[in-house]
Amino acid sequence: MKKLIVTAALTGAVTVPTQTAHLPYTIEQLADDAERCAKAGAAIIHIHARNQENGAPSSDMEVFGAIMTAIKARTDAVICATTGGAVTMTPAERVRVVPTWQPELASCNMGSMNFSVHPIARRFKPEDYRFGWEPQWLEGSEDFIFPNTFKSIKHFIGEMKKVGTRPEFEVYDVGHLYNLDFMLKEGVVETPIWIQFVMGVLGGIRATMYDLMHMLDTANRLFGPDQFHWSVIGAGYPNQFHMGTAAIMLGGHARVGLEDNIFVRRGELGRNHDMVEKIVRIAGEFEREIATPAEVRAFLNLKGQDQVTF
Ligand code: KMH
Ligand code: ZN
Repeated sequence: MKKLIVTAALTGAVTVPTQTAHLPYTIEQLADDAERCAKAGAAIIHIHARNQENGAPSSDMEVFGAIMTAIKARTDAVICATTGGAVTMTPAERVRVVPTWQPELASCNMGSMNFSVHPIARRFKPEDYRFGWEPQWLEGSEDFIFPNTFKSIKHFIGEMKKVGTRPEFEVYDVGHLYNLDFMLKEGVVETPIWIQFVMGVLGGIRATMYDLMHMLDTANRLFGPDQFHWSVIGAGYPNQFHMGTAAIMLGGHARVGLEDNIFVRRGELGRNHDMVEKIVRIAGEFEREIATPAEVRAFLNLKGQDQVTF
Protein backbone atom coordinates (compact mmCIF):
# COMPACT_ATOMS: atom_id res chain seq x y z
CA MET A 1 0.00 0.00 0.00
CA LYS A 2 1.74 3.14 -1.22
CA LYS A 3 -0.98 5.33 0.25
CA LEU A 4 -0.90 6.21 3.93
CA ILE A 5 -3.45 4.59 6.25
CA VAL A 6 -4.32 7.03 9.02
CA THR A 7 -5.97 5.67 12.15
CA ALA A 8 -7.65 8.04 14.59
CA ALA A 9 -7.74 6.70 18.16
CA LEU A 10 -10.37 8.99 19.63
CA THR A 11 -10.46 8.36 23.36
CA GLY A 12 -8.79 5.18 24.65
CA ALA A 13 -8.78 4.29 28.31
CA VAL A 14 -5.69 6.09 29.51
CA THR A 15 -6.24 9.80 28.90
CA VAL A 16 -8.44 11.32 31.62
CA PRO A 17 -10.92 14.20 31.00
CA THR A 18 -8.99 16.52 33.31
CA GLN A 19 -6.00 16.40 30.93
CA THR A 20 -7.98 17.95 28.09
CA ALA A 21 -11.50 19.27 27.54
CA HIS A 22 -11.19 17.96 23.97
CA LEU A 23 -11.35 14.29 25.07
CA PRO A 24 -14.61 12.86 23.65
CA TYR A 25 -16.50 10.33 25.74
CA THR A 26 -20.22 10.68 25.03
CA ILE A 27 -21.72 8.90 22.04
CA GLU A 28 -22.41 12.23 20.36
CA GLN A 29 -18.89 13.58 20.97
CA LEU A 30 -17.31 10.37 19.68
CA ALA A 31 -19.50 10.37 16.56
CA ASP A 32 -18.70 14.07 15.92
CA ASP A 33 -14.98 13.45 16.28
CA ALA A 34 -15.12 10.33 14.11
CA GLU A 35 -16.87 12.24 11.32
CA ARG A 36 -14.40 15.12 11.47
CA CYS A 37 -11.43 12.73 11.53
CA ALA A 38 -12.79 10.74 8.59
CA LYS A 39 -13.29 13.96 6.61
CA ALA A 40 -9.72 14.93 7.44
CA GLY A 41 -8.36 11.62 6.12
CA ALA A 42 -8.64 8.93 8.81
CA ALA A 43 -9.62 5.62 7.23
CA ILE A 44 -9.72 3.70 10.52
CA ILE A 45 -11.36 4.85 13.77
CA HIS A 46 -10.15 3.02 16.89
CA ILE A 47 -12.80 2.88 19.61
CA HIS A 48 -13.06 2.38 23.36
CA ALA A 49 -16.29 2.85 25.34
CA ARG A 50 -16.61 5.27 28.23
CA ASN A 51 -19.18 5.93 30.93
CA GLN A 52 -21.58 8.51 29.51
CA GLU A 53 -21.79 10.53 32.75
CA ASN A 54 -18.23 10.72 34.01
CA GLY A 55 -15.98 9.59 31.14
CA ALA A 56 -14.57 6.59 33.02
CA PRO A 57 -13.58 3.68 30.75
CA SER A 58 -16.45 1.24 30.43
CA SER A 59 -17.01 -2.33 29.26
CA ASP A 60 -20.77 -1.77 28.84
CA MET A 61 -21.64 -3.56 25.60
CA GLU A 62 -24.71 -1.40 25.00
CA VAL A 63 -22.64 1.78 25.13
CA PHE A 64 -19.95 0.20 22.93
CA GLY A 65 -22.59 -0.78 20.37
CA ALA A 66 -24.27 2.63 20.48
CA ILE A 67 -20.94 4.39 19.85
CA MET A 68 -20.12 2.19 16.88
CA THR A 69 -23.66 2.52 15.48
CA ALA A 70 -23.47 6.32 15.70
CA ILE A 71 -20.07 6.36 14.01
CA LYS A 72 -21.21 4.00 11.27
CA ALA A 73 -24.18 6.28 10.56
CA ARG A 74 -21.90 9.28 10.02
CA THR A 75 -18.84 7.84 8.23
CA ASP A 76 -17.77 4.83 6.20
CA ALA A 77 -14.43 4.61 8.05
CA VAL A 78 -13.35 1.18 9.24
CA ILE A 79 -14.12 0.78 12.95
CA CYS A 80 -11.43 -0.97 14.96
CA ALA A 81 -12.80 -2.02 18.36
CA THR A 82 -10.44 -2.30 21.29
CA THR A 83 -9.98 -5.61 23.07
CA GLY A 84 -7.33 -3.94 25.23
CA GLY A 85 -10.14 -2.31 27.18
CA ALA A 86 -8.92 -0.77 30.42
CA VAL A 87 -7.05 -1.65 33.60
CA THR A 88 -10.21 -2.49 35.52
CA MET A 89 -11.42 -5.07 33.00
CA THR A 90 -10.79 -8.80 32.87
CA PRO A 91 -9.74 -10.41 29.57
CA ALA A 92 -13.24 -11.98 29.39
CA GLU A 93 -14.83 -8.52 29.57
CA ARG A 94 -12.36 -7.11 27.05
CA VAL A 95 -13.01 -9.71 24.36
CA ARG A 96 -16.81 -9.56 24.62
CA VAL A 97 -17.08 -6.81 21.99
CA VAL A 98 -15.94 -9.30 19.34
CA PRO A 99 -18.76 -11.88 19.55
CA THR A 100 -21.29 -9.19 20.49
CA TRP A 101 -20.68 -6.62 17.74
CA GLN A 102 -18.48 -8.55 15.28
CA PRO A 103 -16.46 -5.55 14.07
CA GLU A 104 -14.37 -5.58 10.90
CA LEU A 105 -11.16 -5.00 12.84
CA ALA A 106 -10.20 -5.37 16.53
CA SER A 107 -7.02 -4.81 18.50
CA CYS A 108 -5.15 -7.81 19.86
CA ASN A 109 -2.48 -7.06 22.46
CA MET A 110 0.53 -9.33 22.10
CA GLY A 111 2.02 -9.64 25.56
CA SER A 112 1.68 -9.00 29.28
CA MET A 113 3.48 -5.92 30.55
CA ASN A 114 3.62 -3.02 32.96
CA PHE A 115 1.49 -0.24 31.50
CA SER A 116 1.62 2.94 33.52
CA VAL A 117 0.61 6.57 33.31
CA HIS A 118 1.25 7.41 36.97
CA PRO A 119 3.72 10.27 36.20
CA ILE A 120 0.79 12.21 34.63
CA ALA A 121 -0.76 12.52 38.13
CA ARG A 122 2.18 14.75 39.12
CA ARG A 123 0.84 17.49 36.82
CA PHE A 124 -2.37 17.88 38.84
CA LYS A 125 -3.42 18.93 42.34
CA PRO A 126 -6.34 17.06 43.99
CA GLU A 127 -8.68 20.00 43.35
CA ASP A 128 -7.84 20.04 39.63
CA TYR A 129 -9.67 16.81 38.83
CA ARG A 130 -13.02 16.96 37.04
CA PHE A 131 -14.15 13.49 38.18
CA GLY A 132 -13.53 11.52 41.37
CA TRP A 133 -12.27 8.37 39.62
CA GLU A 134 -9.38 10.10 37.82
CA PRO A 135 -6.57 10.47 40.42
CA GLN A 136 -6.75 6.83 41.52
CA TRP A 137 -6.92 5.79 37.87
CA LEU A 138 -3.65 7.55 37.07
CA GLU A 139 -1.84 6.77 40.32
CA GLY A 140 -3.05 3.15 40.50
CA SER A 141 -1.50 2.35 37.12
CA GLU A 142 1.93 2.31 38.84
CA ASP A 143 0.98 -1.13 40.18
CA PHE A 144 -0.82 -2.43 37.10
CA ILE A 145 0.10 -5.39 34.94
CA PHE A 146 -1.67 -5.56 31.57
CA PRO A 147 -2.40 -9.28 31.25
CA ASN A 148 -2.15 -10.88 27.81
CA THR A 149 -1.08 -14.50 28.25
CA PHE A 150 -0.57 -16.87 25.32
CA LYS A 151 -3.78 -18.61 26.28
CA SER A 152 -5.84 -15.44 26.27
CA ILE A 153 -4.27 -14.17 23.03
CA LYS A 154 -5.18 -17.51 21.41
CA HIS A 155 -8.71 -17.16 22.76
CA PHE A 156 -9.05 -13.58 21.48
CA ILE A 157 -7.86 -14.57 17.99
CA GLY A 158 -10.19 -17.60 18.03
CA GLU A 159 -13.17 -15.37 18.86
CA MET A 160 -12.21 -13.02 16.03
CA LYS A 161 -11.91 -15.89 13.53
CA LYS A 162 -15.40 -17.15 14.39
CA VAL A 163 -17.00 -13.87 13.30
CA GLY A 164 -14.59 -12.77 10.56
CA THR A 165 -13.00 -9.94 12.57
CA ARG A 166 -9.43 -9.22 11.49
CA PRO A 167 -6.92 -8.72 14.32
CA GLU A 168 -4.71 -5.66 14.55
CA PHE A 169 -1.71 -6.82 16.56
CA GLU A 170 -0.55 -4.29 19.16
CA VAL A 171 3.15 -4.87 19.85
CA TYR A 172 4.71 -2.75 22.61
CA ASP A 173 8.12 -4.35 22.60
CA VAL A 174 10.38 -6.65 20.62
CA GLY A 175 9.33 -9.68 22.67
CA HIS A 176 5.76 -9.17 21.48
CA LEU A 177 6.96 -9.72 17.90
CA TYR A 178 8.47 -13.02 19.00
CA ASN A 179 5.14 -13.90 20.63
CA LEU A 180 3.44 -13.12 17.33
CA ASP A 181 5.95 -15.29 15.46
CA PHE A 182 5.22 -18.14 17.88
CA MET A 183 1.49 -17.77 17.23
CA LEU A 184 2.14 -17.75 13.48
CA LYS A 185 4.17 -20.96 13.66
CA GLU A 186 1.44 -22.55 15.83
CA GLY A 187 -1.05 -21.79 13.05
CA VAL A 188 -3.08 -19.44 15.27
CA VAL A 189 -2.25 -16.34 13.21
CA GLU A 190 -2.62 -16.00 9.46
CA THR A 191 -0.64 -13.79 7.08
CA PRO A 192 -0.59 -11.06 5.98
CA ILE A 193 -0.35 -9.61 9.46
CA TRP A 194 -1.49 -6.07 10.38
CA ILE A 195 0.81 -4.79 13.12
CA GLN A 196 0.55 -1.65 15.22
CA PHE A 197 3.92 -0.79 16.78
CA VAL A 198 3.06 0.88 20.09
CA MET A 199 6.05 3.02 21.05
CA GLY A 200 6.51 5.16 24.12
CA VAL A 201 4.22 3.52 26.68
CA LEU A 202 5.82 3.42 30.15
CA GLY A 203 6.45 -0.32 30.42
CA GLY A 204 7.15 -0.85 26.71
CA ILE A 205 9.78 0.16 24.16
CA ARG A 206 10.55 3.87 23.75
CA ALA A 207 9.45 6.00 20.82
CA THR A 208 12.79 6.64 19.16
CA MET A 209 13.97 6.06 15.60
CA TYR A 210 16.45 3.48 16.86
CA ASP A 211 13.69 1.53 18.55
CA LEU A 212 11.37 1.79 15.56
CA MET A 213 14.11 0.52 13.22
CA HIS A 214 14.80 -2.33 15.62
CA MET A 215 11.12 -3.30 15.68
CA LEU A 216 10.92 -3.05 11.90
CA ASP A 217 14.12 -5.03 11.34
CA THR A 218 12.90 -7.73 13.71
CA ALA A 219 9.51 -7.95 12.01
CA ASN A 220 11.18 -8.09 8.56
CA ARG A 221 13.48 -10.86 9.72
CA LEU A 222 10.71 -12.90 11.39
CA PHE A 223 7.90 -12.52 8.88
CA GLY A 224 9.49 -11.25 5.66
CA PRO A 225 8.54 -7.86 4.23
CA ASP A 226 5.63 -9.25 2.17
CA GLN A 227 3.90 -10.95 5.09
CA PHE A 228 3.10 -7.98 7.26
CA HIS A 229 1.95 -4.38 7.11
CA TRP A 230 2.61 -1.93 9.88
CA SER A 231 1.42 1.23 11.47
CA VAL A 232 2.90 3.06 14.43
CA ILE A 233 1.69 4.81 17.57
CA GLY A 234 4.01 7.25 19.31
CA ALA A 235 2.56 7.76 22.78
CA GLY A 236 2.85 11.33 24.01
CA TYR A 237 4.05 14.52 22.35
CA PRO A 238 6.03 14.92 20.13
CA ASN A 239 6.30 11.13 19.76
CA GLN A 240 2.97 10.88 17.93
CA PHE A 241 4.20 13.09 15.09
CA HIS A 242 7.81 11.89 15.13
CA MET A 243 6.79 8.24 14.78
CA GLY A 244 4.06 9.11 12.28
CA THR A 245 6.53 11.04 10.14
CA ALA A 246 8.99 8.13 10.30
CA ALA A 247 6.21 5.80 9.13
CA ILE A 248 5.41 8.15 6.25
CA MET A 249 9.08 8.08 5.21
CA LEU A 250 9.52 4.33 5.67
CA GLY A 251 6.34 3.14 3.96
CA GLY A 252 4.42 2.33 7.14
CA HIS A 253 1.18 3.83 8.40
CA ALA A 254 0.29 6.15 11.26
CA ARG A 255 -2.09 6.31 14.21
CA VAL A 256 -2.88 9.63 15.85
CA GLY A 257 -5.49 10.90 18.30
CA LEU A 258 -6.25 11.68 21.91
CA GLU A 259 -5.95 8.08 23.10
CA ASP A 260 -2.20 8.43 22.70
CA ASN A 261 -1.39 12.16 22.79
CA ILE A 262 -3.19 15.38 23.71
CA PHE A 263 -0.94 18.06 22.15
CA VAL A 264 -1.02 19.14 18.50
CA ARG A 265 1.93 21.50 19.01
CA ARG A 266 4.15 22.02 22.05
CA GLY A 267 1.88 23.19 24.88
CA GLU A 268 -1.19 23.44 22.62
CA LEU A 269 -4.02 20.99 23.30
CA GLY A 270 -5.46 19.56 20.11
CA ARG A 271 -8.72 17.99 19.00
CA ASN A 272 -8.75 14.60 17.32
CA HIS A 273 -9.18 16.04 13.85
CA ASP A 274 -6.33 18.52 14.45
CA MET A 275 -4.05 15.51 14.89
CA VAL A 276 -5.36 13.88 11.70
CA GLU A 277 -5.01 17.12 9.74
CA LYS A 278 -1.43 17.54 10.93
CA ILE A 279 -0.31 14.04 9.94
CA VAL A 280 -2.10 14.40 6.59
CA ARG A 281 -0.24 17.70 6.02
CA ILE A 282 3.08 16.03 6.79
CA ALA A 283 2.21 13.15 4.44
CA GLY A 284 1.51 15.72 1.74
CA GLU A 285 4.99 17.15 2.12
CA PHE A 286 6.37 13.66 1.51
CA GLU A 287 4.00 13.11 -1.43
CA ARG A 288 2.18 10.22 0.18
CA GLU A 289 -1.46 10.08 -0.72
CA ILE A 290 -4.05 9.16 1.90
CA ALA A 291 -5.86 5.81 1.73
CA THR A 292 -9.66 5.75 1.71
CA PRO A 293 -11.71 3.33 3.84
CA ALA A 294 -12.55 1.33 0.69
CA GLU A 295 -8.85 0.99 -0.14
CA VAL A 296 -8.12 -0.11 3.43
CA ARG A 297 -10.90 -2.72 3.30
CA ALA A 298 -9.43 -4.19 0.13
CA PHE A 299 -5.84 -3.98 1.40
CA LEU A 300 -6.53 -5.60 4.79
CA ASN A 301 -9.07 -8.00 3.33
CA LEU A 302 -11.83 -6.87 5.70
CA LYS A 303 -15.28 -8.43 5.58
CA GLY A 304 -17.14 -5.15 5.05
CA GLN A 305 -19.36 -2.76 6.97
CA ASP A 306 -22.48 -4.80 6.16
CA GLN A 307 -21.11 -7.84 8.01
CA VAL A 308 -20.99 -6.30 11.50
CA THR A 309 -23.85 -6.56 14.01
CA PHE A 310 -24.11 -2.90 15.01
N1 KMH B 1 -3.84 2.34 24.47
C1 KMH B 1 -2.83 2.14 23.46
C2 KMH B 1 -1.49 2.44 23.94
C3 KMH B 1 -5.95 -1.43 22.62
O1 KMH B 1 -6.86 -0.62 22.59
O2 KMH B 1 -6.12 -2.64 22.52
C4 KMH B 1 -2.90 0.82 22.80
C5 KMH B 1 -4.23 0.32 22.38
C6 KMH B 1 -4.57 -1.01 22.84
O3 KMH B 1 -4.95 0.98 21.67
ZN1 ZN C 1 -6.95 1.45 22.30
